[in-house]
Amino acid sequence: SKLEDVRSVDPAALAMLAVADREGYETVWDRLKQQQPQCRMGQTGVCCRICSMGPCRINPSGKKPDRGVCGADADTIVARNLIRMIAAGASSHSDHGRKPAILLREIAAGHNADYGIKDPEKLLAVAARLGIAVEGLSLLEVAGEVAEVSLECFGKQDGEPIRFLQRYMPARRQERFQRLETEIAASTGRRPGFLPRSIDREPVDVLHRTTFGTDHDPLSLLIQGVRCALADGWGGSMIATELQDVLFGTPRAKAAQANLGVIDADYVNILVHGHEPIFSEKLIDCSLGEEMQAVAREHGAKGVKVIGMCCTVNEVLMRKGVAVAGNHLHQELAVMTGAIEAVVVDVQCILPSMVNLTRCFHTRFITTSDQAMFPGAIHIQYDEQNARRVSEEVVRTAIAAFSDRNPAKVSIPQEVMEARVGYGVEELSRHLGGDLHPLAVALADGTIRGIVGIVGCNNPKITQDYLHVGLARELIREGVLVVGTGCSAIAVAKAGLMGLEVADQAAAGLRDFCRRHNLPPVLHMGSCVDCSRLLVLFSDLAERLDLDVSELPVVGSAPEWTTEKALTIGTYFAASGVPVHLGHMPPIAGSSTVTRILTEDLRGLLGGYFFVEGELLPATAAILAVLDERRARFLSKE
Ligand code: NFS
Repeated sequence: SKLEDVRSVDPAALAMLAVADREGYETVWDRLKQQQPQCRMGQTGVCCRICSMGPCRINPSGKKPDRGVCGADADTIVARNLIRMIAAGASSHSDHGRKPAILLREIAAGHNADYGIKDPEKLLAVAARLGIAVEGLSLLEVAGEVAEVSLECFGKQDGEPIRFLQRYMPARRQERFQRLETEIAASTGRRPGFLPRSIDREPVDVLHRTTFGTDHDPLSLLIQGVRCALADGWGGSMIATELQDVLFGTPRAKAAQANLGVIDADYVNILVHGHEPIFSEKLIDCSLGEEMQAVAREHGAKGVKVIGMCCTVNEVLMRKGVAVAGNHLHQELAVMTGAIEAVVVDVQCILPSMVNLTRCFHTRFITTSDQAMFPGAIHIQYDEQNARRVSEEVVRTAIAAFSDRNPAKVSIPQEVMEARVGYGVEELSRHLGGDLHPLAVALADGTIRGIVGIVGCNNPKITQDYLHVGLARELIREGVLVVGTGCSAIAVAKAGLMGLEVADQAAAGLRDFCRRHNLPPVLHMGSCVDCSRLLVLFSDLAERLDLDVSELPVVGSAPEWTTEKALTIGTYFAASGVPVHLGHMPPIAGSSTVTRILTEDLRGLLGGYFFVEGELLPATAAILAVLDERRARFLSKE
């Protein structure tokens, strides 16, 4: 079947899948097959489990039943389900952002000496942006102020938009939301709110209004979904990115390696996986310290090596150049190499199948967060107050596993690619001579046709990396600068499309621009919370060109999206004025109203909107059409 033959475009993945097939290791692709046919009600979003008069489902063909027991129709059910997904995604990113904020407060108060402020320059930049008067304050006092403003964004009750959004989102964008609120109020008599009041409040509002018998108007529900997504992009994720830069350093350009070939059979291999850098930063320092290296040598290894997956590795790749073993669909495959001593996870995107799979090997599966427990795992609770002790315990556990490794089971694919990574907005600006002006000029004069942020996950329903890599390759050929985050950026790095020499494959204008500024044409911008860097990038460029983001030739794409978080990112992009391409449909097709609002009406309301295209060349063409249309419009304005 199609699913079997085209599981991945990555030769390393195909090599490991051959091992899986031969040895009978079950993978995510096998389980997808077992789930066929998947429920059509679920796929189209018309299944409701909100109260116990149900579960209900609407007949998608338009026949009876066309309402749930309570009377809710497809529009209500689809909108409710969708914004609950958005709320879950926003909650994951924002709960992540809370942790560096609390840690910064602890450091400022002198309560944590294990961590510090690695990047005082960024701290001052964030403080300035937030409008904090720093004169006469010590660095720690500034840190305390920044932490307070951040934490206030989570929990305040005054109903005003959160400070991060007020200070980071361009003024004309904020005015557009306010205008829209007034217009809707005038025409309908109700007062919708687009701008988030607090990061913690908006997901609660979503859960409240979607509970039994509350909000049933699809537009009202979707507006709250937008508000919740904005609380993520301009709140939780923005805080995560900015404060992690303060704590661990703003990324600088560096060389790194990607794909399963980074696993070195001579070493104790620790695979970090998940999303949050607070623990992995410490774990890496501890692993690479002389003491642990010596212990590893005593156990017969050449030393300890830390590699990683998914967004945890994106964080430490950007800041420390830690090697990437792969993206989301590589996690099971990495274990099957038989050469991973420990998989050390924090939160999110970790397959529960990993527990059973690691049992087929000597691999220790170690959980570290009480928010992400897996029955059967070794749990070593991480806490910021005991960073060193916990790190050492984890590394020692991994080293102890080395002698249990079965050499007969070791098979590591050769594939490893060199990549240039570490391009946050600050580093990009540095390459451009201090600020983004040259990029704005290149966009305006057509040297660069547009900017596309390719982001998000892998999904076994789509050949792994096919769209990520294909889109990146096609788009640079067409003169489009690509910026990537998350598992998409890893896909592109694995495919060897993140080197400086890749500029040779780009259209002439983009190629010359990249050469002049010593940049690859596909820029790694970090983890998924770092999609906030794309908001900063687009906002800065729009302001330089005296445009709204909705007029800028930019597109976001999550071609292989999987998680709720990806939908939240798509929603805050769209709401921020960025058209969003998805490679497959979110569960909204059961409501023509919801589908119309998200793919058409939203465009008039906010400038951004969704479009869906699963084939590579039509998707490329659709993205280019959006860029060209926007370019034509803003050129005619001049
Ligand atoms: Ni993003 Fe990162 Fe990957 Fe998707 Fe998961 S790791 S937060 S959600 S699967 S890109």
